[in-house]
Formats: sequence, structure tokens, C-alpha cells
Amino acid sequence: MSTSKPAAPGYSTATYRLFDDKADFAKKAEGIAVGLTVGSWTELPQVAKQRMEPYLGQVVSVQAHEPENAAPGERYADITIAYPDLNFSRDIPALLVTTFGKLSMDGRIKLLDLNPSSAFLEAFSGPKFGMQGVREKLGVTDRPLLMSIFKSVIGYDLPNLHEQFLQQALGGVDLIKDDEILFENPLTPLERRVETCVDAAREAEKVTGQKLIYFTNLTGPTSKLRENARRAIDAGANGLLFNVLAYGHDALTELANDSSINVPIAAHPALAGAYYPSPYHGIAAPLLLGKLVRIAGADLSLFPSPYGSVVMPKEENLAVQANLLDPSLPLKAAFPVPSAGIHPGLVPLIMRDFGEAVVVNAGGGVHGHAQGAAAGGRAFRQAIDAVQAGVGLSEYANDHEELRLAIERWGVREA
Ligand code: 1AE
Repeated sequence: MSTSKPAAPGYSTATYRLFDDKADFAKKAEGIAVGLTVGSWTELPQVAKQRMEPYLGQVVSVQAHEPENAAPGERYADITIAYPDLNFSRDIPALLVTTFGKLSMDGRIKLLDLNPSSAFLEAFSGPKFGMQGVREKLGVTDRPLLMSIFKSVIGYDLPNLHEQFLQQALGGVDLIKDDEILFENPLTPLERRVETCVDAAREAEKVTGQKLIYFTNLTGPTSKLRENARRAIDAGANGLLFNVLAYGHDALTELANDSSINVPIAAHPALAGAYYPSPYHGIAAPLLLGKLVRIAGADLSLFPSPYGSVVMPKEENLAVQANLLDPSLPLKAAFPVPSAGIHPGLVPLIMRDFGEAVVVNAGGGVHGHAQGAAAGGRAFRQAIDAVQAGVGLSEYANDHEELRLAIERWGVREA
């Protein structure tokens, strides 16, 4: 069964996948459209109906998938509902609560996508720098960027942090991010941590000639986020890492809208596994970590790749990327950063699937190199060079020792 009509201007649409073995999907769709807007409809007198009409949700489409021999649990429908913008304020919490608040707890239903109206989107400025702005800051326009992640930071002091930063930077990475689990602590307090890392960045730049962005983990209670962001920036931070799902997309919007927080923001996906992996519940990854994160204002979005240690299916991964880059959204594009368990031997796959509009990001894959983190960074840069030159990694490794050792440790998966 399939019904479809276009959403009118002034409406934002939500698409759901609803699993139910017996339901009349058309009725269910009507129930959602009415239940999440005016509440009841059929019982209303005509005059009240007329008054409520502008606030009533509309069923846009119902695409039922009910194969003849569907096993129990496999019957579902994709349902799109249009919600009047009149019903909610122009912020992500209002959009999410309207479209999926109570509904998220009502049976086996997953929010697949949201298409906010242009009026809704006008309230958002999106990424301040975006993919292009980050590239311009670094002066790198002709290859994927390379990011490395601090590892083993808890329990370490400032000199250790300095050394770790320096080694990563000497390897030729463009971006270095704090580990998302590094919070305010007595050994590496915020300003001292930033100053230490910025010192190490300057030291490395004298050797590599390369500019670098350091994404300091922005932490603390929500009420202190702005203040902490400014403290970090005043101490020299030129990027911020933000655990967007722990705080909510709206907190990211607040940071991105603040003109004094004038550095790129990288959104970390910590907690995302509580939202997207189930086919039956939650919010789909392309929406959660792609579209919403970009609307909220992240310049980079991290998410698990299809290749490494924490895996997201490739189709979903590419849909996250598509939403971060989608030119039909009136916002700057955000950098996709497929992450977790990435090593140099995966670079051909990453570049095959994501092209050059990608950040190659690794923690263990840099620090775990047999000759240390600087060599780990160089191995990644060599892998990127090899793919750009159209040469197989194993062949390129014949006269690139760092890459050879990386392949010896982790292997290679050619595209
Ligand atoms: C999906 C986020 C990945 C991340 O933040 C992280 O720390 C990855 O580390 P590695 O590359 O798996 O060691």
C-alpha cells in the first residue's frame, strides 16, 4: 500500500518506520498526525475543527512493506507526517519533542528523517566555518585532512600531555582532538592543558611548517559551557570538541550562535549507540549525527565508520556523509569524520567511499605504531599520498618505512 502527497510550505515533515504485525498503517498514520498535534479531531464540533485546522498534522505518505510471507515482526510501514510550523518554536528540542517526543515510546517505531521547513531552518546559522573554512584555516585544500586523538590521558600530567601532543603533531596531522573522556581534573586543568598543547603545536610547526587545530574537550555543566569555551579560547584553543548528545543538540546551537566562540567545533558521537543502532527504536544515524548536528552548528561530525572497531553499516555511514554535505540545506557543509579503530591500511577504503571530503581520524592507529606516534602520523600521510597517486599501499610501502611498519601491524584493505 502506498499513499503520497507533497508537504505544504510552513510544514516540517518527519518520516518514521513503524513495525507492527497487524496494524492498519493508514489509521496509525492518522493517529500520529492528530495525536501529536491537536490531540483529538473526530469528536470536535465543526466550528472547533475549523479553528484547529491550521494546527493539525497531515499524513503525507504511507509506504507499507508487507510481503506475503512476512515472518512475525517484519511487517512495517514508512510513514511521513507534516507538522505545522505554527505548533512549535524554532529550536531543535521543540522539533524533536513535537515529532517524536511521546511517540518514541509508543511501540516499535524509529525516527528516520526530519525535513524542517525553510522557515524553521532560517533560525539556524549552522557551522560557522564548515568544511571549507576549516580547510582555509589550515591551508590544506588538496587532500583529506588527518586527525589524531590523544590516548591515555587520564592520570597523566602536563609534561606528558606536551610530549604526546608534540609527537602527534610531528607526524604531520592537521587536527588533534582531546579524548572525549578527558574532563576537568587537577593534573591537566583547562587553561594549563590548552597552553601546554598550544606550546607543543608551535614547537612542531617549526619542524613541519604545518598549521594545526587543537580541539579541546569542552566540558562541565551546561550553565558553564560558554564560560569554559571562552576560557579555553582565551588560553589559545583554536578548536573545541563537544559531546553533543550528552548535552543535546540545542547546547551546540547555543555555542555555534555565540560570536565570541569563534573556533571550529567538532561534535563527538558519545552516547549515539543509545539512539541509532536498533532498527525498531531511536533516531537514525544520518539524522542524529548528520543533519541535526550540522543544523545545530558542528563544523565536523565524528561517527563510527564501516571499517574499524566500532562499526556502523556502510549505507548509513554514507547517508550521514550525504546529510553533512547536502547542498540543498542552506548551511555550510560539515566535515564527515568516520572514526574508531582506523589504521593506515584502511585509508584506501575511506577515500574510495568518502572521496577527499573527509577527515581520516585515528587514536590507536597513530599511537600504536611500532616507532611511536610521529611515525604513526607519517604512515597515515603516506597512505593518503599513495591513494592520491593511484599506487597500492603495499607497493608504496616498499620505500616508505612508516607505512610498511603500519601495514605489518594492521594489514591493508585495498579498495
Ligand atoms: C567514534 C569516535 C571515535 C573516537 O573518539 C576515538 O577515540 C577513537 O579512537 P581509536 O581511533 O579507535 O583509537
